[in-house]
Amino acid sequence: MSKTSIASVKGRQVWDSRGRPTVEAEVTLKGGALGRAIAPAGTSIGSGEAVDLRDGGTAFGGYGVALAVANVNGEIAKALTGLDGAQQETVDQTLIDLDATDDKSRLGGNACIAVSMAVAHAGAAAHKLPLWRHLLGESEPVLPLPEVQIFGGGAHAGARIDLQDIMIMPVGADSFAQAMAWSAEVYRAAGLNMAERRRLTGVADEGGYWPNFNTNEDALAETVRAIERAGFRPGEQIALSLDIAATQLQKLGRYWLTIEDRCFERGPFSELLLDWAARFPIVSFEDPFAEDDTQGMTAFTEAAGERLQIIGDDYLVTNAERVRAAAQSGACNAVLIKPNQAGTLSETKAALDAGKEAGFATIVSARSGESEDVSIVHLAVGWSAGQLKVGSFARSERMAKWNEALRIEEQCAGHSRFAGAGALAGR
Ligand code: 2PG
Ligand code: MG
Repeated sequence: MSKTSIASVKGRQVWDSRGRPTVEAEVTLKGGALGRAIAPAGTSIGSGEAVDLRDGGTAFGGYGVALAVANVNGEIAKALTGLDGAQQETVDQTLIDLDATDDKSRLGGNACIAVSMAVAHAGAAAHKLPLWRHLLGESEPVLPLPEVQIFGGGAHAGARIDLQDIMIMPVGADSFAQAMAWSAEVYRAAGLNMAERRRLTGVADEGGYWPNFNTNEDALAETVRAIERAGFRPGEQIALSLDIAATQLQKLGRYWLTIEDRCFERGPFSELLLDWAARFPIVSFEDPFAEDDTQGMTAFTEAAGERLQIIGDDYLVTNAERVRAAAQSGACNAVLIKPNQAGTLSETKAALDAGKEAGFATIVSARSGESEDVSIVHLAVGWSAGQLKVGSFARSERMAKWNEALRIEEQCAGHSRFAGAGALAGR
């Protein structure tokens, strides 16, 4: 047995940022290297995602992960022990074959992704390298352009507004550190504006302010006001980015803005979004149409893909096949990359590679349910994704990730590049 062969795999139940149970995996290699990772969890979940195994019943609202943890400590540990932990693809294929379903529902997507990421960390530790460097090799590190949520909404804020993520992108920043400093100023300004108007009522799931507005457009206007109050030029220095999460808005083939009591056919909904893009400095739309609305996605990308980034999240579910199909049909020009949608890191990387091959922009993303785990930051740099979405500028499960990227930029000591606006599709 070599030093990198897997000596043990251990699972345990820990808690995520919503106070729900989740799976942590620890992988130890023969030479002593240890890797650890925690599975995240979504709320606005695409139907094509890997499925988390939950215990059901009454305890923890049915969100228990005892079965998934037992799978890690039982079947998975047995199958992986003795494999070479430096061979990520072999390990991941073993997980895929062992699960033997299309959606990881037998072993649990949560069990699989925690183990897969822990193996990657162990492999990096065996080489005494940070994961990002282990994945990147000798190439120049590129720090990602961040998407930072200012207001949460949709499924992350009790549908208080319809739009799910109202985010800023510091497109004019020169470095990741500067992008963070600018984001901090805008986040603070947004809070002051809300407080002054007696609208401040706490934060949503990802740390963005709770959206205390009468219309969706108010949230856009309020974000621009925050950018201005912080002293930045909207659009030029700091732009807007929206996750419409339109699958959540679709009922009976129409798109509903429930707080405004308005509903739209596909065409008028597209016109509404384009009108917002004309009146607000928006550079990126995620899931502007529902996961099954290829016609909507394709028509929107045809109309605006030359000037706007159009991201598939629920529409692509980090699936290489779907990314290739979207490239064929022209349904988007960017792909969101969430490891737990795929269930293993190798499948995640395949989706990212398919995106790059298609000329898509790639955005590594957290979930609305997160933890102190910072693996996705290492993936974003290690795979040169160009963009990173982790939520807002509050709550430590978010700040842990931004802070990790700051450390990576510092470790590179001037030998890295900031992706900046060049990372966006549609430019
Ligand atoms: C999304 C994510 C993050 P969730 O839709 O992009 O904002 O949400 O993890 O709930 O799917
Ligand atoms: Mg999304």
